[in-house]
Amino acid sequence: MPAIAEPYRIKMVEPITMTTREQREAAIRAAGYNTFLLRSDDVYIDLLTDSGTSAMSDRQWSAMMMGDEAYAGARSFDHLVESVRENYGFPLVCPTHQGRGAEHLISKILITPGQHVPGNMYFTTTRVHQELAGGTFHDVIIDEAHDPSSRHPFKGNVDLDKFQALIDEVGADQIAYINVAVTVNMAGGQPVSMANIRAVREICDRYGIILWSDATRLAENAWFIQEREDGYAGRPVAEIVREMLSHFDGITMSGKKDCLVNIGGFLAMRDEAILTKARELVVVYEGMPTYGGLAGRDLDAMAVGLREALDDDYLTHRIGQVRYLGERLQAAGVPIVEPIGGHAVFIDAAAFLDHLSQDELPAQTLAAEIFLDSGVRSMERGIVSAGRDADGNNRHPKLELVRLTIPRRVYTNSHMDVVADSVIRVFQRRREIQGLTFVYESPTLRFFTSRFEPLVAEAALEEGRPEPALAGA
Ligand code: P61
Repeated sequence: MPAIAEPYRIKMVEPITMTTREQREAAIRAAGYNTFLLRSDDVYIDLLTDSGTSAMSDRQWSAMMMGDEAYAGARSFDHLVESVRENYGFPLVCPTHQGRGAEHLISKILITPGQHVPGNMYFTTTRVHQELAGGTFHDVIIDEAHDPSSRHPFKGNVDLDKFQALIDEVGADQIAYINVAVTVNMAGGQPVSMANIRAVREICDRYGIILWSDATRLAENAWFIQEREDGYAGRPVAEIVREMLSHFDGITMSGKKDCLVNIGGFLAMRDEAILTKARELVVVYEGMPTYGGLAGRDLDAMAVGLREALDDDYLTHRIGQVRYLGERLQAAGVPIVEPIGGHAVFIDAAAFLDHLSQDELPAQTLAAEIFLDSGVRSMERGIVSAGRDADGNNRHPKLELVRLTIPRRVYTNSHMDVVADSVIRVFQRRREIQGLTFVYESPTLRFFTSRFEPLVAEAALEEGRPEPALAGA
């Protein structure tokens, strides 16, 4: 395989901080062992998220200078609408401040309290907005998605039998819509095939069910279709994206991922009636329908970024970089979710720390340990992220993962080497690592702001012994 270099060169640099082990110990303690609560200045390589962390291009920055900051009717809005029409094929657009703003609006518009919303695995903010609107989420993803070692090429696919069974159980009129995410974040950035999208469309047509997409990482999904699905080799990603989206009634978009911007999102659709409702709500929650909580310059940056993200060379490098990191970890025997996904490498924390029970929070623990080792920041995606069910019981998801998320156009493969070396070091001393427990649990989306402490320290304090050094310190 020939080496794939960055299809861009670096015009501006941002210095990052290198820290000592002592500084990192102080930082993670102050953050309550929650990587979301670390200060960015204490982080060396930040793989918390690919959301809003992209480097923008010179073209995007130029477009920002041309932003129209009029309160109403700004031409920046027209630029976004033109770009969405041209690249995604949807005629109608309602901007929002970010993806969850769009999720909030669409959940309120399409869900009547008591209705059901199937989807291909939950996403935290998506499900919360569906529940706040009175809906009940149902996971209809294929079983392979819940198995970190399954090498199914389209692990994001909807299980058509599960979808049909839900229709039979509750009745099509009680299904508000089906939400198909491309790619599936919580499953490991796994794609959905074109054949699966078509098959879901057929069921929706048969029963008159609205087919929506969380299109947040649609370019990466299309790249996987190009790589893996019969009939798509050699077809440009931009074309595949248009075909994918032609099957959906509308999308929610977090522009912070595949529109290559630091902030922004939108709803796009074909139905005027949905747009009218979105405009009624957007003025209450976000801003005028032509800016949706964003500055004019943000709309312009998004209009340019969504086109750039469909470039085949950019995507080949981007997903190649994620793969580079994943393959280095695999070579060292570190258990990761396979196949390696589009935006991140997901470590199987349950297998990595198989001496810990899920209630000892293996993924939260591992994320803290990786930070302690090298200053690399990652994210828990397991029991803490899954939260509690309606009865207040902890959900126990099958996947207990740590996400090493690669920002777009930001780091080089040398950074990936530093990350891989660090994870491998932690893997080699994994048996010394003890779990964590909650000291403060926030009620909603608890992973963002909860605080933790090491179980060892807690046990020692209970026994009246002095607190021992942190595992591995
Ligand atoms: C992320 F820890 N993702 O992956 P907004 N749909 C999908 C997303 O990935 C997504 C949103 C909708 C983030 C940020 C984040 O539990 C968390 O623009 C598939 O972030 O509002 C966001 O888009 C929402 C991190 C969100 C989290 C929720 O890092």
